[in-house]
Amino acid sequence: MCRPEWDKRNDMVVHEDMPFNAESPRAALADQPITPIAAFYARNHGPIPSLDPVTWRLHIEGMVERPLALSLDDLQRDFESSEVTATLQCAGNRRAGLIEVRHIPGQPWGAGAISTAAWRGVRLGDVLGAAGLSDGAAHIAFEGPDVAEEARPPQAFGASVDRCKALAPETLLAWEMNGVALPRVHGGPVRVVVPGYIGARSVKWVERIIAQGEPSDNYFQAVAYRLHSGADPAEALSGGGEALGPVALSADILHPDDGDHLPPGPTAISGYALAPDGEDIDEVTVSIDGGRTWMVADLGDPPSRWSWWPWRMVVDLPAGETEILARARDATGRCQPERAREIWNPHGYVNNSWARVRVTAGPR
Ligand SMILES: Nc1nc2c(c(=O)[nH]1)N[C@H]1C(S)=C(S)[C@@H](COP(=O)(O)O)O[C@H]1N2
Ligand SMILES: [Mo]
Repeated sequence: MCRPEWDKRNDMVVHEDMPFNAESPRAALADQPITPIAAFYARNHGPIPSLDPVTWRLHIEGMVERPLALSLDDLQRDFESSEVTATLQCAGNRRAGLIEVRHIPGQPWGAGAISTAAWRGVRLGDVLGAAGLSDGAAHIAFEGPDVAEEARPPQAFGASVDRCKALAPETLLAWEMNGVALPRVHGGPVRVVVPGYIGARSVKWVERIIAQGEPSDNYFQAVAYRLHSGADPAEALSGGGEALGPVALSADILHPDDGDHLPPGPTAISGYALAPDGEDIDEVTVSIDGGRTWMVADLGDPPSRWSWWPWRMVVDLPAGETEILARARDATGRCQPERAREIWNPHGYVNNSWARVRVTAGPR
């Protein structure tokens, strides 16, 4: 099916048309550090607004000395522009693997709710500086205009990050993606980009930024996008748990794809690894014998500190069915959990268990 309205590839896996939710096929993400916009996943909790970049205003409010209302022109003229290449990963990426363990309501995202782009805009910290951030403003909240019916009660999408991340130089108010004006589906005219954090904190179509003493009470900060150690779905709907911030250490195989048929023999395998909040990846290891033996993959340079790290290696694929496993370790010594069942949680977030792709080698 063609998606001309959002300029996406025909082979995107569309979970929902309204609101528009689509993930990238593995092949579209493989072997390129920057994801073309046509292949970049889209995650929306409400209808995609159509904002006029000329009349759009960004309000900076709350615990600031000088509340501001800025136009796109103001942002582009009065602040130094800055570009950061960053990977966005939805906290629901690979939820399908958690659903296999036990049912979870919500979209069954596979491996493709992750993509990388070059974002250009201004540093959020510079704009907060111009407004005169008060000492007590420990959290910076963001609000978009898109009303999510799934929220209780229905409300516009919002989120917050703590002061430290808001003021960090990588955190942007972006109006450009891969060198072109930020497309509407990705938050144009202006979105927040919080590199190294779950995608939900990068609020699209941002209209209000509020400096405050506490985290946002928006549904998507206070109830959803929280990690629960307990498995009780009722508890998960009433808040509790811990708000997700930095992405978890993860790795996946992007080539070959799950279910591929390949000739036996030497086979190139490639994928990515991603560490929390700009941490370095130390090593990626791959197994084709169920985890008995592991081979060290060739780790490439990430396009930036805030991006996924590409890795590749050649394995000798035996005839028949093989499960390829991959896992990463980061520079702080973190490792990934082996199985999805160890980390099942009622909202279905952060499936960072070892990557698993099943392929068949030999004649069909
Ligand atoms: N205003 C608004 N911002 C939003 C969302 C949303 O629904 N509304 N979805 C969030 C989530 S959950 C993710 S993962 C990212 C996805 O960004 P993308 O659609 O550009 O890939 O946007 C975030 N920002
Ligand atoms: Mo997300």
